[in-house]
Amino acid sequence: MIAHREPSLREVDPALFDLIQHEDQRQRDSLRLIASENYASLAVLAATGSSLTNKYAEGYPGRRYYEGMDYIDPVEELAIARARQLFSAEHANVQPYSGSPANLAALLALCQPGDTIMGLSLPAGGHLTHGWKVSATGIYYNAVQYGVRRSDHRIDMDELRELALKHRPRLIWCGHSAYPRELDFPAFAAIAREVGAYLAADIAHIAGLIAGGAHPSPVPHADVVTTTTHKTLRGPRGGLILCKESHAKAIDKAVFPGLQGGPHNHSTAAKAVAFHEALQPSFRDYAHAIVANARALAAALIERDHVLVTGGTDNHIVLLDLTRLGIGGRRAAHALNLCGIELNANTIPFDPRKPFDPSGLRIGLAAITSRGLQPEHMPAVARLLDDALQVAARVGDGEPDSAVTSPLRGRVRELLSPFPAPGL
Ligand code: DSN
Repeated sequence: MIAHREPSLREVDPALFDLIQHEDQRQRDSLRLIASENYASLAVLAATGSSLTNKYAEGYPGRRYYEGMDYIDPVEELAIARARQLFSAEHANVQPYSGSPANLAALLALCQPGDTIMGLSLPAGGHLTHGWKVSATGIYYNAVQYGVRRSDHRIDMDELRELALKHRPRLIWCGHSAYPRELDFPAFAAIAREVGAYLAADIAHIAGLIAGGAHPSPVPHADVVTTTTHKTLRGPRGGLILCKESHAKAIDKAVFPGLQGGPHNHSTAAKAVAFHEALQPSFRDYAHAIVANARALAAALIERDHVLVTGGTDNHIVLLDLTRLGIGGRRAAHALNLCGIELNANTIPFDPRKPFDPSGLRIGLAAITSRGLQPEHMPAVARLLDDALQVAARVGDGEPDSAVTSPLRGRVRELLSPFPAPGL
């Protein structure tokens, strides 16, 4: 009998294989500063690319609509147990496909269509799914948005309380995708309690910091906590919901059958691996190193006369205000990318420019901290950012010449070369 050898991806689809190889190299060579991204470990990637992708498993462990759950149930049980341990949560649902479905599931579980909900507005650093008007959460719910103070760009808890007393929301979101400061979860909970609202915390950006003890946890204070698993938490693309036992049934029902079909078991497995990694003592060091790096970069940028939203950071995000440089965020982000520095344009509070071309750049430290860069390297990162921004300012609406961008790309590669990219 001739043994059958199954062809590899390279043999089956060389064009696609080639694209992935190029992306791997791009991720090795770029200074990756997108605040929602990271490098998943080889172990997480291995689980993601496993046979578990072949299996349907609608339902929950022990209550499925399909046969063949011998190993799928223990995988999901392991992910649930580890998520609960990691965040000291009463209940965990590990099936959400990502953060947006997790947030919609929380609303489906706790609210009726048309109910009033409150969230931090997108231009102030909130997320689309906290009731922004084009999101399903702003279409199917009566969303009231709170903001930040003009004076210091910090969340205005007085405004939030006044709005909550006036609108009597059913649910209040706390959480953000571009806010560089610590969230005062007990204060949010006190307002929610005062007006009889549920408190939902979206910790997508800061989940890794919370898991590693570098940011306070909302779990004791919030009814429901949602997150993605791939940002500071460094897992696979996916979502997670934690909640009090009293909401467990409603949350599970909202995820399936309310919103989703079969869970992505390969992602569930990879989440379990990521939670295991985050339970190790080294992850605490990692979480604290992210914040130390963000603070060091903020200080180095301020030393170079840059303006930062709120004047600094408590988490993994540094929000750079480009107003004084006279460059739009999109042009700046594009020019920086050509220089090997990957980040995204972002609105700043009270942004005079349009959201598609806002006045800010969002910088995140999770990915380069995963590579092992430390606070002592942040002055070099600030210098690179500064030099690349000068390139952007010089070319204005034009395209920077490769004679100018290539040396910067070389400097980025040189800075990163002692720090291998995990997973690649
Ligand atoms: N798109 C993510 C981010 O970049 O923050 C949030 O969903």
